[in-house]
Amino acid sequence: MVQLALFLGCLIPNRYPGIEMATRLCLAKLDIDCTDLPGASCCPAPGVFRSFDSPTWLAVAGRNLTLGEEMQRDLLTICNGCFGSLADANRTLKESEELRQKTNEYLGEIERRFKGTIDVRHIAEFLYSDVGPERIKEAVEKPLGLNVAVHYGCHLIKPSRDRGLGSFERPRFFDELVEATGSISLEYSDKMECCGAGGGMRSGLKERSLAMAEHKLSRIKEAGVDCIVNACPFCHMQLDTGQLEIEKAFSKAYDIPVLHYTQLLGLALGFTPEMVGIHLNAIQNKEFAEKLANLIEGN
Ligand code: 9S8
Ligand code: 9S8
Ligand code: COM
Repeated sequence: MVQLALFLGCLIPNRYPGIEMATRLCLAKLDIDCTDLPGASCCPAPGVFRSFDSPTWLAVAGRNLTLGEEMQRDLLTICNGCFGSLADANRTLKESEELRQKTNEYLGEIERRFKGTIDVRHIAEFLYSDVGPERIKEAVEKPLGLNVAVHYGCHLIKPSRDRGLGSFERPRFFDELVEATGSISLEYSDKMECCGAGGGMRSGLKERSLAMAEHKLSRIKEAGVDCIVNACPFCHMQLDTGQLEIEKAFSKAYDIPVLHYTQLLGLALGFTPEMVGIHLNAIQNKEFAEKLANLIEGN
């Protein structure tokens, strides 16, 4: 089994520490060899840095990659943005001698050098390809039986020719991971649509960004799910905290619980809602909390 170092990114430690708790519990329970990554910085966020200044993006991402290289461990990301940024920078620096040289000039100033010896993984594709839905099913202690709206988000699967994760219009691997927890992934309209947060939208064009999230939530509501499951803390924040903002801006209340996949998996592996940080999410839906409580009591 590959050796990994956990790349936390900015949002999870600062805004959703519950996702970090859930991730650590799941990795330990599944016996995955994953250490911390001391010294890591922002990946940096692809929609922001790469769009504005590519050399800076490559230098900062390159530095993070060298931390993994020193430890001889692949980086494990739990955020689509971190995955997109670091995987794309890693590939670019491996492929282009010119960009590698230029980036290594910058990195030389802090006595670092990109070598191109590691890979970057996202927890969803890692769990799917290296652990596999079957082994996850075997590890499940509490089959959840939840009706779930799966939200892939953009950077996990696009650009599809580089990701190599199959169809970007009708992908299945994330749905299969959700189903491995004993839940049901319900289809809904516009499933592959962006949550509206990425690419600086949430910071720069808040109202339009929320309108996109609202559209997505309205489609999810139609499907009648228990919760939304995502693989990205930025999508998580947009769909969770965003519901409170949407209520203020458009007077529409959704009250749909939002879970990162590691929180869903953590519940299925037998951890309590509190241990996986469900209580740290913005949306606290009573009915859902009761459902989870019943599940734990084994009903
Ligand atoms: S780091 Fe800084 S802003 Fe963030 S969470 Fe995910 S993308 Fe990478
Ligand atoms: S979707 Fe479109 S750009 Fe992104 S991955 Fe996470 S945030 Fe939500
Ligand atoms: C989205 C990251 S996950 S970014 O805003 O596009 O950089």
